[in-house]
Amino acid sequence: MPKQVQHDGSKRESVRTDWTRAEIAALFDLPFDELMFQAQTVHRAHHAAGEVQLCTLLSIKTGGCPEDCGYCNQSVSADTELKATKLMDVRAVLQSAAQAKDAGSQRFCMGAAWRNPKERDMPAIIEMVRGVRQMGLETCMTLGMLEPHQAQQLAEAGLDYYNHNIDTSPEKYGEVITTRSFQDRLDTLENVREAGINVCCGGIVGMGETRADRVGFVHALATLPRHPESVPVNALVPVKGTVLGNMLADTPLAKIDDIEFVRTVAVARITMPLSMVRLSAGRESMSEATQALCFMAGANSIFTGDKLLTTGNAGEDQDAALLAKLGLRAMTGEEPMRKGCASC
Ligand code: SAM
Ligand code: DTB
Ligand code: SF4
Repeated sequence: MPKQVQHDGSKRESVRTDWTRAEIAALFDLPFDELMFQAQTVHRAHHAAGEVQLCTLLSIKTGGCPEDCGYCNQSVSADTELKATKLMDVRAVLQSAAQAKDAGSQRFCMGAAWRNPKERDMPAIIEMVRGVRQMGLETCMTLGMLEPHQAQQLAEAGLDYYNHNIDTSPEKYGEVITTRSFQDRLDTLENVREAGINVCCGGIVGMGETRADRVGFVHALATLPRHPESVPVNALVPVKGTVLGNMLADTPLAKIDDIEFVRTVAVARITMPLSMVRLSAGRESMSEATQALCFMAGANSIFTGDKLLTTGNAGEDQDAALLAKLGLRAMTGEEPMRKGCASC
């Protein structure tokens, strides 16, 4: 089975970015077996069947964030015990990256709880990108909003991916975050694209949003001028002391239905056929059966290791056991979607 050929200009031209909300809603409405069949068919046309990409996360600067994202325990608005830290030392970051590589990870994602990086932080950030890349790992960073010149600096350092999520539908967004707008997110994504860095952009399911919001969320991603190369689909990790964590504790029925989560993954797969769809936060509280359905629905990437940024994750041993049980293989070698390709 050929691998995804994202640097094939002709294939990219055949990818639709003109999806309507009605079409996306109709996909969500399909009988589950039909939806899964379509998602698996699209998946196999563009990706190697049975391969899952392993990514590792590291929080390089934790807590004390001035943004008010209602799901996040790193916000100063959250009433949590999380201890804020300074930016990590470059050497310690490189040590963590080396461990991730030894554990079989392909991509190392570094996250900072910032509204945006300050100029004084850039030299250390650049050293981290260079060092991690030298180890043969793909690099990803998520540092908040970026100005065009900062995106350019990161591109010059060799950053492969930048993660910046739209999080939810444009309509729901203002209920979750008030300190920056949906348009601010799109502006940073454009700056990242302009600099030639691959885009990692997705969001969270299970924040009390409606089906129409999930339609709007996928629609916003699938109608970007170019689809994100990676689409993380997070299930809300409800952390006590955050607005949404508290809400879920008070109304447990608000928890997203597993089948609806799988549907969201499948619709993302069908509408963004070339993208890597990442089953992201929230796996720890998902059954193996739900995760298996997500893989069948076209998810082909996970965060591995026992920690996400600040919350728990399944752990490498558990992941290896699950992949073995399902007969899935960890992706090895270079993912073909790298920047610097003349035709894309
Ligand atoms: N500060 C940066 C930013 O917001 O872009 C980067 C880090 S932020 C933690 C990255 C993403 O993680 C968020 O956009 C959100 O989608 C996801 N996330 C954060 N907290 C989460 C939670 N409790 N449950 C699920 N996803 C979460
Ligand atoms: C993404 O969409 N999910 C990751 C990554 N991008 C940076 C982060 C998940 C964070 C979950 C909560 C935590 O561990 O702090
Ligand atoms: Fe800050 Fe990012 Fe958390 Fe929002 S999601 S509060 S921007 S760390």
